[in-house]
Amino acid sequence: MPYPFRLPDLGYPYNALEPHIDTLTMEIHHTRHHQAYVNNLNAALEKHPRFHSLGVEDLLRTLSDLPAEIQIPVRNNGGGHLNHTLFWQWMTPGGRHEPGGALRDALVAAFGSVDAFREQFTQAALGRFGSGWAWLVVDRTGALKVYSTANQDSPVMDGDTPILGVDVWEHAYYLKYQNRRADYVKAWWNVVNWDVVEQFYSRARAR
Ligand code: MN3
Repeated sequence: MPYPFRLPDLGYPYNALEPHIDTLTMEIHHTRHHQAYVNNLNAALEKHPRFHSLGVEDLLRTLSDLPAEIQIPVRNNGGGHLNHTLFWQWMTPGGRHEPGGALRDALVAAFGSVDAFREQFTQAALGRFGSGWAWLVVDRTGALKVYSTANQDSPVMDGDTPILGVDVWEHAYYLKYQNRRADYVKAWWNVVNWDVVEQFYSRARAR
């Protein structure tokens, strides 16, 4: 969806992910943090109609083609908009606790086991100093990789396709978990929407 960008619906109520992710955090995260990225992205592009037909992924893939003065605002706020739009979809109340299908096989092939994948992803989330994200991506060759990015940088900036990510900015957990990022990430695994992650994996492989 191109300019003007809009805040997407979550697809579930703010209290749906309790007790793992609390209601107030979800509401503030969606209506204030994500809305601010949307507003700031639209403001950055307002005077640049040449780029109004581009979706947010295309903007991020071709950042260096943008006018110099909007590259950083689009990187931060476009990244914020895309990352959060995906993040809401990757969570669900009462999700399955294990991936299945082709994704499960690919995780075992790439990491040795689903538990080993989960451990590596968790370490990426906990090892990110300051604000950022941990990711499971499909790279250009179709391989699965785990890494983290700083701030709102998106894997699409490097040509990778994110299929699962966790927000480790303090705003994602501070109200309930304060400084205990490890407790937040451990709880977050309970709400991962593996059905959707499997769909993202199939789509990424079909490219
Ligand atoms: Mn966030």
